[in-house]
Amino acid sequence: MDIKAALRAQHIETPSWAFGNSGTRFKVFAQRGVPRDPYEKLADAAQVHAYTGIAPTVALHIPWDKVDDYADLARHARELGVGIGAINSNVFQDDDYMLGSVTHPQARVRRKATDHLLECVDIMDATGSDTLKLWFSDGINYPGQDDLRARQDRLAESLARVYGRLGEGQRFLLEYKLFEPAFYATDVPDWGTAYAHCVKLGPKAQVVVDTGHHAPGTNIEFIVAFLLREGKLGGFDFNSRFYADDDLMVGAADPFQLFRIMFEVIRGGGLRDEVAFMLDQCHNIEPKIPGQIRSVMNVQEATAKALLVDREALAAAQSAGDVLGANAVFMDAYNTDVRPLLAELRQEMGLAPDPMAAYARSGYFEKIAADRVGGEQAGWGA
Ligand code: LRH
Ligand code: MN
Repeated sequence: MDIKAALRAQHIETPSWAFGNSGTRFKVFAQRGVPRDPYEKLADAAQVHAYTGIAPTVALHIPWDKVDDYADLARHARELGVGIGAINSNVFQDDDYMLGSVTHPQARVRRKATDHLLECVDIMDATGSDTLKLWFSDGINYPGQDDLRARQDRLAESLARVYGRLGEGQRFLLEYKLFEPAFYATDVPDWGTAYAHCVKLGPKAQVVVDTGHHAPGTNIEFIVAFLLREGKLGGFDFNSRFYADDDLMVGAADPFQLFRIMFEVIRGGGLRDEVAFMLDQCHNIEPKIPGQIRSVMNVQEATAKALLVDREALAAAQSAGDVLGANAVFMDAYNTDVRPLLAELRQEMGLAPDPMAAYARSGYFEKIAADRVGGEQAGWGA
């Protein structure tokens, strides 16, 4: 395996919303220089690609990134040297969706929700994106509040309507989440539910694994291995957490877990374009562009370490039942300092060896902090 070739071909997708203000229900802290519109978000995302060389696409979130001319936004992205990645729908911020969106008891509300999802497919057509990412906050807070099975019927019907609209080369990724904002039952709570719906729908429907959406103690790399084996792993929403859906920088809370996940990706043949490696994070208190650069580097480091696993030695130890031997092969790779290798690779790619230092030296932040005065800073609009 030509490790450098694999690393050079790596493709991490940044989320437009990571460049806007974000926070918790307690406080959303505003930061200087935050973008006021999707054009400025793309400019910031292009900085991440400029210094890492492996973040060439940006995911959009609708309506947070609503513009009059999506083709023009895609042109702007190209001028900046990036492309439009996954289109994220949003049926979780409208008063009509209090009791659900695609699973709501009333057909009128379900129609409104699926109409938005179809509008997102139109935006895929206009921007050249081939991926629609679907996350539903749908769920209930109290036992008896609604019929769990009927909600699954409604979900299946709504997903089928969207599936039917997908064009050639287009797909949707169904995201699951254990809880929040629903606190008793979520309609797509786990990988099994997402997988079952996607299998029923067909090859254009796959599962996205958000690393912050599992019960504590969940073996996420097992889910990754399983979905890859089934050809149903569509991608990742990378972030990390100590407790719940904290949306912290990927690899920050548990770099060993990220390494184990990337090992299963490589072992399962998933280090290829069909699997979308997206970041889904919120930089509530840290500077946003450096936060994204650090996150891309964390995925790159975990990938480099996972590529260094001596697969032959591992297979030999595994088949010999050499428990400690096999674990040692695995840990040797994890304990390898790959930073010199990555610094060398960046220089071979014509980049500065240390992206964080290079970005800090660029003066880009000082420029946007001075230029972006007035107007409304972007955020979740929640
Ligand atoms: C839900 C989620 C989903 C996005 C949102 C920004 O928690 O992970 O992927 O739409 O965050
Ligand atoms: Mn997510």
